[in-house]
Amino acid sequence: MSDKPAVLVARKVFPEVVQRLAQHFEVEDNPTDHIHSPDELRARLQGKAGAFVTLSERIDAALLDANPQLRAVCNMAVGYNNIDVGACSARGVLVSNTPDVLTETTADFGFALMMATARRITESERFLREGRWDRWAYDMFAGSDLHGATLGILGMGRIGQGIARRGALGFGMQVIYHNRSRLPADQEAPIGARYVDKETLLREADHLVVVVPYSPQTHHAIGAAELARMKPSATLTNIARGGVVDDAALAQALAQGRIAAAGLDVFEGEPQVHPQLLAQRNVVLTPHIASASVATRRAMADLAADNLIAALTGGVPPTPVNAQVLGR
Ligand code: 8YV
Repeated sequence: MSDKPAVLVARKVFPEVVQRLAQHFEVEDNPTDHIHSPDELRARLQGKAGAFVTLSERIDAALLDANPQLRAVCNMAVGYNNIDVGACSARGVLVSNTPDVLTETTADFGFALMMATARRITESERFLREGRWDRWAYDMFAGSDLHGATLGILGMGRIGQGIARRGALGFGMQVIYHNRSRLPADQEAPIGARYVDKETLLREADHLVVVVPYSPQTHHAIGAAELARMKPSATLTNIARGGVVDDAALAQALAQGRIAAAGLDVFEGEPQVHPQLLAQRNVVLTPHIASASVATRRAMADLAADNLIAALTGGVPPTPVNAQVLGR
């Protein structure tokens, strides 16, 4: 029997990363990329000291109680709403995430999704592919401009700031934002960002981008009441998490023309998508790919592996979520 600790790599990831983990651990990986049910995950984790997980694995108190030997849960994502961090901390289980390495890639995508939404790119492509394009028309797929418009950002963390920079410096947009805390003046100044209350953000934004982490406090932060306060010409882009936006309320607002269009990379109950969203023409839908450049996905996997290796071999994990459990 090997004296290496055992770990589970819950989803299929880069083989090179699995090989690196195998230098330190007995690795059970998942080359078929089967999505484990909660019961299967609990069983797979038996005897494992560590878990390399993604948003598709829920780590909760019941799973931890069934696996008291578990010492580290390393998420290949910056968001960690799939993990009950409080329950992990109470049991001395280290949790880590993958911040920073995905910031610029995710901001690029958020901006691309906002542009595709404002300029009706996927809607017009569908029209063309369906063979319906038979003439030029003055108002064909006329959308709204980004340049010079007001960019509203809900959640001014690293990714929110990346989108704000792109908007202000690349497209001459006026940036307004709302966040739990205001940025220091020296971070606001280079992009001319103006801190506003949520009401003002909703009322003034031409293009609103949602980038807050999901939590009980941000559940349905954009619902029917908030959508009703937005301009009828406005667009909404969600690259945060399903559940931050009330998808049913959004589908209704789009159907009634209460806002112009939406771009969504994340959904309540994904990979299921609300049928009324699927039925709307004025919504751009992508399957949770904001961080999906090859280089960034590799950097995320490497960082999750670095955390797992450090956590179980006496090192210092580079990006812990609950650093307080270290050294306990
Ligand atoms: C991940 C994400 O790819 O980092 C996040 O929070 O949403 C994505 O970048 C996804 O969550 C897989 O774990």
